[in-house]
Amino acid sequence: MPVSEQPLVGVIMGSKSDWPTMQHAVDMLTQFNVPHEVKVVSAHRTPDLMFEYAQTAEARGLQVIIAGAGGAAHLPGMVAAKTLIPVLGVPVKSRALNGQDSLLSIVQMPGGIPVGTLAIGDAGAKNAGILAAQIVGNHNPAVRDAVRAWRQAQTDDVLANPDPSVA
Ligand code: RP5
Repeated sequence: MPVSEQPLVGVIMGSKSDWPTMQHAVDMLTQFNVPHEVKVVSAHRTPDLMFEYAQTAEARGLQVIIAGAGGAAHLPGMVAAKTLIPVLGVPVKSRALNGQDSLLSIVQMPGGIPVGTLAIGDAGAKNAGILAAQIVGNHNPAVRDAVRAWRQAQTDDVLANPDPSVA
């Protein structure tokens, strides 16, 4: 992403240890040329920063926030509670419970404060990046076209390689 561009998507995560998962979201945003920012923001270790991030997101021009966390994964829900920007939650695979804890604590929001919850782990992060690009693409034809082209290439690749025994 050109650093001078105003970020449209914020990618936040509870810990540096979430990065190997969350980089898949960032890879997709980069693929689609969506201006974005990346930051560690912890619901438990930096609660004041979390509220500040959520409360300033709209004024700073963000259109989507992707929030990844593991274990007692309160970050996506708490951020969603403090902003009207759509929040996509990525349950990071935890060491103790393989991400089941992360998934349930992100997906089971009370009615009234939605978080769009993705799958556990790498696939969820990847899909969060794609979904964020699709949302941005509603009002950004270049991003919409980039997603369209990528999807077509994905389809073409499957159709061109139907025999799984051939490397
Ligand atoms: C959560 O605790 C983070 O999102 C991370 O997935 C988990 C463990 O964090 P570390 O102890 O590895 O920093 O807040």
